[in-house]
Amino acid sequence: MKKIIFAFLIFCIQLSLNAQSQYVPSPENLKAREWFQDAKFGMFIHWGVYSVLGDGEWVMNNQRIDKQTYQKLPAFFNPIGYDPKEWVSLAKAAGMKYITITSKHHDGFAMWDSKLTDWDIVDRTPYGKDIIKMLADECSKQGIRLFFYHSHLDWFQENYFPRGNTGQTAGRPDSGDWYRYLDYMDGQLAELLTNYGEIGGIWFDGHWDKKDADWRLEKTYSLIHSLQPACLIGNNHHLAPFDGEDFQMFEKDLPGQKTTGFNPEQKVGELPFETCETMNNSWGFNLQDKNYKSTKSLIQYLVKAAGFNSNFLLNVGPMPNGKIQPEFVATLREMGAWMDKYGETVYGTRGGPVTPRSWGVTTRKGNKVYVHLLNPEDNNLLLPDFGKKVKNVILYQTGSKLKFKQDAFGISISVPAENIDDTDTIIVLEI
Ligand code: FHN
Repeated sequence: MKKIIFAFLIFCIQLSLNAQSQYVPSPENLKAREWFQDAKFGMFIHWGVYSVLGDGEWVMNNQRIDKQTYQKLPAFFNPIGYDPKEWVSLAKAAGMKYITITSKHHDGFAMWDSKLTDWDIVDRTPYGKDIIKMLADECSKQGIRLFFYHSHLDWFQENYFPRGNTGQTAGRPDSGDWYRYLDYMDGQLAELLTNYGEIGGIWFDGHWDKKDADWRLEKTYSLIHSLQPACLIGNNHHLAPFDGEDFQMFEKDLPGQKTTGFNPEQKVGELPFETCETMNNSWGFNLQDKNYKSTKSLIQYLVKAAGFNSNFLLNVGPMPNGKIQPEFVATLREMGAWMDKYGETVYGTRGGPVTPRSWGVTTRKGNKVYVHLLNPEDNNLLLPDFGKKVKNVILYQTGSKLKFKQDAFGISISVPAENIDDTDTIIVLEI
């Protein structure tokens, strides 16, 4: 009998321990997730001392620059043209609702005034100002939410040891205290979540450098949620979401498409989605990269993302003088002009009842389904039945009614050739 009671006790303790490790998002957090999904479009900013070399944010690793030499860079980082008002206004003009900026990338350099290191913008650069604080103040003035991209991976800290797959040529000693590194990382996150107002989310990256390490994520995630319960946590580990995360991201890919090869096994979870993409082929400023994506292709990607029930985070890598390059500015303004006209069919929507197809995607909001014809195949569109009676079919661009037929096979709509829009022909189904 005693044995049975003991086994039962152990079972109860285990149950309660499991329950404790199960993250239960707070009501503020759930509200923030809704806001996030409604917002749909954000600006990603990769900016750091690496921009001085105009060769992307991986330059330290790719050019095998050791730590000693890399430390010369901050002296050249003097972005006198940096005007946070200009950046935030540009994001707004593009129709973006939030900004995700690199607080720290893999080179470990803090873009804010960290008290835990002097490897930061205030202590090491002639500029000497906390650009994150300046941006946070401006975002709150203009009503844009601010998120931080924060790298787990660190090529600078000696306690980032044992080292992972990258950063081998940074010239660090073969010793270090891993848990001190994690304490340092948590300490820096606490600074960011205490001194910069309300933070929309933390966007982790670099976990993949040491996939099997003890990252103590539960502790880090609990710290973030205890400081700011509404702060959304996402982690670009290219795996299925972990307990404690609030959204799932897909790098240069739409949820479930697996076109990039980062992780063919990546599972699509139940959390809100975000997909991120570059405007040329680089994240950090790259002087020679002229592979600019067209406005049309970026609008179509944004619309597709919405059809996949995902947000779109579009990257700019500002120049070392603090300016965003004119090619990006022009495209962003054009995207904004499009969103001014057609944003209703994207903002506040969720993925529509017809799954993405070769011709395009659908989004939905209230009693409306928006069909986005991105690559029309002919003038007659056949949608599979999705269990709702369609009352009217309207061409969004003109407001005119379109002929349609609904039967057991689905809904067939004729779209006159003259109404086809080169970027996106939007058809509204009133249900
Ligand atoms: O290594 C980074 C890279 O520099 C960039 O920040 C992107 C953005 O999604 N993520 C990493 C690669 O997965």
